[in-house]
Order: sequence, then structure tokens, then C-alpha cells
Amino acid sequence: MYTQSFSVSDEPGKALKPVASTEPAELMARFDARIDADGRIEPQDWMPEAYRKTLVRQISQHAHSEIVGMLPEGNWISRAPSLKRKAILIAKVQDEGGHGLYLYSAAETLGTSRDQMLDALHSGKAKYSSIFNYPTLNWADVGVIGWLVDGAAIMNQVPLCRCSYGPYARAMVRVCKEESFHQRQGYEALLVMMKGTDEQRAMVQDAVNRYWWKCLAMFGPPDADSPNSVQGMRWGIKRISNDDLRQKFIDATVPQAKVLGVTLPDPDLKWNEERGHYDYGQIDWDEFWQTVNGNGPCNKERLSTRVKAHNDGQWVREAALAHARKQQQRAMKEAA
Ligand code: BYC
Repeated sequence: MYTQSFSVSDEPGKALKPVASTEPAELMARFDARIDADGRIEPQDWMPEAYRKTLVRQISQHAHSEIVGMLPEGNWISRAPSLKRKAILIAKVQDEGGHGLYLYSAAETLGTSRDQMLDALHSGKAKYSSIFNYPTLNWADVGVIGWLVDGAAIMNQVPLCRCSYGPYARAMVRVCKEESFHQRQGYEALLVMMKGTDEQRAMVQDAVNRYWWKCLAMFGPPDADSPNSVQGMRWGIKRISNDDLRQKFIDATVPQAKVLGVTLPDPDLKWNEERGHYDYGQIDWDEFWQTVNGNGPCNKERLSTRVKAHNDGQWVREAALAHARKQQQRAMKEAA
């Protein structure tokens, strides 16, 4: 349903100028040349500190989004309406945990430890996607998360498969394949509900009404208010701007909503022949920033659940480390 083609905007980063740098000129020139040639940067390569920092910021935020994203859906595992839906949901939540692990590993190649990243998340310093700070009120929310939230995530993540940093790009290839399954299972679950009772159809419409605008905000602030975009695009980390991705998502989703039989809650949503895109209404950016800055409806609950899960898992990490130490000692004894 979502294209896996690595399409990019017509002139990605063309008009953007590199920022001034105090890094060694020769190394910097070599790095810039590789970026300009659309080459990959690998962990052992020299890179400017600002590039490293930007990647750690983006990849760790992305990893945090994956593991916090497990929470709203995880709440529904015990209440899934059938064995089939329960099995699918367990697999999906487990996949999100796996995505977090690939991404933390990719960020660790840049010299930041997983403990440091998790500390930043648990102390409230690090960001994660705004979308996971809204409640999941009924079973249709789980379908809508698959269709719209995973749908938006794929739209954002397919271009990241061509990110200039090798480990991030490679992790994203696998993540996108799995997200594609997530999106389809959500859409299929909603199709089934829409063929059900009036009450089920009303639940789907209600979930769409609550999630639509929040999903559009997932792509980040408008390009003009996005402080990281210019440099991110110049470095080939971001390939398509926040607004262009948002537009691509809307254009892809409107026909899907028609097939499903739901109304997207935007009176200004209308095909614009001249632009070749759908026009859409105003996103509530004040509400978005409130949520990003810790004051959304579920921020506190999500963070405390995450911290509790981490603390409850301490004995597992300690046992794994003790086992690894024992294996190592045994191997050393055998080698002696
Ligand atoms: N929520 O200059 P900008 C998923 C922050 S899906 C919270 O445009 P950038 C999943 C931004 O970090 C979601 N914060 O930034 C799906 C920046 O703050 P800092 C995860 C947001 O980096 C289903 C500030 O606003 N996907 O995982 O150029 C199930 C200014 O923004 C948001 C990714 O993370 C937001 N929605 O662009 C389970 C994809 N939007 O850092 C899991 C990778 C913006 O300067 N990330 N901010 O303090 C990206 O592509 C980019 O980082 C973004 C933002 C498009 C999100």
C-alpha cells in the first residue's frame, strides 16, 4: 500500500549551503565530498562532531519512540477481541522492541552508550514521538495506530533507508519492511470493523477523528520552523522535508480513507488540481509543542511506565551480564 521506492524531492538539499565549521579543513573537505557524491559514512570514518551529535540525537529519539510506542498498544494485548488479533498484536509490539534495539545499536556505533541514551529518556531530557502521548481508548485505536501511525512512520522512514550514515540506513531497511506489515494489519483490522455493526463503525470513525491531526504533526514542525532541517538535509540524513513528507502522507491516505468508508476530520481537505496535491487545514502547533514539552495527556504515565519496566528488568540485565562473565571465564580457562 505504501511505496517502498526511495523517491526524493526534486532537488534534495540543492539550495542549502554548508554551515561554517571549525573542523580540520582537509578532513572536512573529504567528508563534504563524500556527502556530495551521495556516499555513505561508516563508524570508523572521520566525521564532524556536529554530524555525530545530530545523528545521536535523531537515532536515539527514534529508538525511544519505538520502545515508548510499545506502551499504548501493549495495553490492549490482554483485551484483544480474538486469539488471531492477540497473536498479531503481540508480534507487532515485539517488533517495535526489536526496532528499538537495532536503533540503539546504530546509535552506539557513534560512541554513546545505551545506558546514556536510556538515562536521557528516563530523566525526561530526551524526546520521543509526540504521537505516543495520547490515550488508546478503544480497540479501533489499535487499528488506527497501525493504519495511520505506522503509515506516517513508513512515509518518514523509507527515505531514511538512504540516510548518509550506514548503520542507520541499514537498520531502517529492516524496520520499514516490518512497519509495512504493521500498517497493513491495522488497515485490515479496520476493514473488518467497518463491515461489522454500526457501533463498530462509529468506534473506527471516533478513533480516526482523534488520531488524524496528531498523525500529521508526527512529521515535525513546518519547514520554516524546523531548526534542524537545513543541516540534516545538507548532510543527507533527512532526504525529504517535514512538509513534503506530510503532504505525501495526506495524498496517499485520502484514497485509503475512501475505501475504508471513514471521513477524515478536516473540512479544508480538498484536491487542488493546480498543485496536484490535497490542500489541508491548520495543524494545532501549540498543542503539539505542549505535548513535545512533556504536557500532553499521557506523557507522565508513559514515562513512569517505561521507568518501572526498566527497573523491573534490572535483574534480567544483571543475570545476563553474570552469565556472560561466567562464559568468558570458562573460555579463558580452556584457552590457558
Ligand atoms: N515528536 O527541526 P525539527 C515510530 C522535535 S514513529 C516529538 O524538524 P528534525 C513508531 C525534534 O526532535 C516516530 N518531537 O527536527 C511508529 C526537534 O527537537 P530537538 C519515530 C518532535 O530532527 C509506530 C524539534 O522538534 N520516528 O517510531 O530535523 C509504532 C524541531 O524539529 C517531533 C522517527 O523518529 C515529534 N513528532 O525532524 C512504534 C523518525 N517532530 O531534537 C513506533 C526519525 C519534531 O532539536 N526522525 N520534533 O530537541 C526524524 O525523521 C526527525 O527527527 C523528525 C524531526 C522528522 C521527527
